[in-house]
Amino acid sequence: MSQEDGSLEARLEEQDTFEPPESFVEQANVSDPGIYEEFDENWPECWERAAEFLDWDEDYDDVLDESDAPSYQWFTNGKLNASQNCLDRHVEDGAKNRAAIKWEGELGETRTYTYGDLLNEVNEFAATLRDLGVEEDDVVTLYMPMVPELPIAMLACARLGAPHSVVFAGFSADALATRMNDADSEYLVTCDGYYRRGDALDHISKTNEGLADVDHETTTVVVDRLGDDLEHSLSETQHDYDELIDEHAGESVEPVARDSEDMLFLMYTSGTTGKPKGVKHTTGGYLAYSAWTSHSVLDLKPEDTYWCSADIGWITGHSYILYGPLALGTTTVMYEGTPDYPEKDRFWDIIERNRVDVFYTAPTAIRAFMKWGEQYPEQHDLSSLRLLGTVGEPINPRAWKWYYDNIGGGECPIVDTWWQTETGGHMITTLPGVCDMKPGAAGPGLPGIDAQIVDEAGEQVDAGQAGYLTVQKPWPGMLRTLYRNDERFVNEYWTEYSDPDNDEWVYFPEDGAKIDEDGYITVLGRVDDVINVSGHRLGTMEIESAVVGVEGIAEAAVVGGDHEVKGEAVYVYAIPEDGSEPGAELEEKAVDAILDSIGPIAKPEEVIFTPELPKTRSGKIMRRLLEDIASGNELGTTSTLRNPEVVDDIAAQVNEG
Ligand code: 6R9
Repeated sequence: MSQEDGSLEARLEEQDTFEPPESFVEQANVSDPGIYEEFDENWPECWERAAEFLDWDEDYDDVLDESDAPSYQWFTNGKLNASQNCLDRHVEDGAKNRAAIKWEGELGETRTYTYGDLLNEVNEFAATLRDLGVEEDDVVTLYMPMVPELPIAMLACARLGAPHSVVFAGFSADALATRMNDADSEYLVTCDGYYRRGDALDHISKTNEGLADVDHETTTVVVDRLGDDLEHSLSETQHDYDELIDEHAGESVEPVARDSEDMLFLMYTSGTTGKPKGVKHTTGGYLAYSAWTSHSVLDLKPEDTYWCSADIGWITGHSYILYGPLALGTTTVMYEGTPDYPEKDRFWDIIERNRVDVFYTAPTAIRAFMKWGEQYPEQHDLSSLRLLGTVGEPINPRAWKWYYDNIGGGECPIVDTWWQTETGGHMITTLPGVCDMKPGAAGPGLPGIDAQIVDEAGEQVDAGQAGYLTVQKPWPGMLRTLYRNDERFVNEYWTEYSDPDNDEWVYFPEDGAKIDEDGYITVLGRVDDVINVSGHRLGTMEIESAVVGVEGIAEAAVVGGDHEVKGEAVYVYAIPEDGSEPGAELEEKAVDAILDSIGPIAKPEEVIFTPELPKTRSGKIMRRLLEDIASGNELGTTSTLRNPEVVDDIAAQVNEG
């Protein structure tokens, strides 16, 4: 390390506010600080700014209809098609030969789809789906890894007005079946397999296992990713993607004009109870919001090459690999694999070769890069970068500064973006061309986003105090309901701080947070039973119900404990049934049950057997205590427990392990 670098590092360590570089501000899409006031004074009409990013087949009447709150409607009676907005209009505007998707396969293959290519293949696949029987409003499930056919299938669905429901490829067969059953989804697009660290993974067997538990007839299309690396046969209701595309070569499908409020997609996510929630996003509001935030927060321009390293199986990939960037006509990079294959410099190699302008990733990845060391980014020319972003979990100042220094070279602003599956797009973050940055704090609410930190009674807390994050006004990208469960939608998000009698509705995202004198919000983490493992949102109740289903286990509690790289990790505390032996065999059964019901992302760090769980006098499991044990924290008072003696036993076991 040169002396200069050393002093930069020392300076960074001390510094807690960073100004965006002048060179960035000069070219930023949004650089006028007046934008906050402008949105406030002109609310809700300010949101026309978002709608202007789209082509509307028919103009909308009102920006917002609040008459049925909290079922808000945005851009009422407007008509548009998302695939037309992401493809056709750019091709018509002369961007036919601009790269839309640059795909990087794990084995080193690359594929580039221009806007023209992508439009053709989306048309051909839309024609295919139509001929297989897909009609407007049919939910099509996409159980696919990071292959180009996934965004193609999403846009083909959007073209037909058939909502997609993408199920993360790492989820188990059970998780697939649950989601297909919940949505009555009769169509599935899947893949034979994919590569992980050079090995071919079988995905079709898992698919078939899931399909066996789907309680209605299904039609499946299978993408061949592995070629001869996996021999498998298709049943009568399963079709080969390439064959169908060949049969439909050159065909096109007129994009269906959808109502603004028509569903664009469903995305299942974890909540407090064991059952995943089907978050419904709409065509007008969601697309306008993802385009607007891609413009204002990610600063994307049509000539940019942009890379978001998330998986499309999560909301981040939906909004910020696909819909937002393509709505703006940007080139979006998509990577199939892991950051350390074949070497730990894979990401920096992708950035260098593609001359990536804007890079968006998760704190868990940054913590892994830090651990591996700066020699990996140092091997590459990262000077094409202009802006960096993070998403998914809080970023600690040390990781922020490492990212700023080693990846951004001290010259790229960082946007730390807080948002959720439910919010559709960014909510709390700095505007990179306007705001100073404070490592560790996401920033203020975006223009038009009324984020407030309140106490239990719903009163705003003072600067520096911790409280609950709330959003006090609706926004276009918001979820509209939980699929076929309006009641749960109101219960989950709109009860704690709302006042229905006075028609006052406050959105509660279930996160804790604090705010400073400048209005910068630091998000502290979930206050419900959801944990965040490597930026993946997991419901502890879902994991618990898998464990208690194991023969030989009587009761279980699942909590998140601090983890250096993953942020949080899964800890399982389990009580064996009388006569059942706690040990390696029972542990394996518990782990297998979790893998079967959710997938490898929920694999526990440790399974701790105990004859009892710490309980309050009223019989509630003291989860906080179990979290502290898992995290190695100082344990608070145990005097409110019915059985304080179990705590030391459990703690001793965890410390041994
Ligand atoms: C986009 C996404 C949402 C939960 C959210 C919060 C956590 C996301 C964050 C963050 C602190 C950030 N979260 N971004 N916490 N700072 N910048 O991640 O959606 O998978 O639904 O998770 O993630 O706890 O409530 P989702």
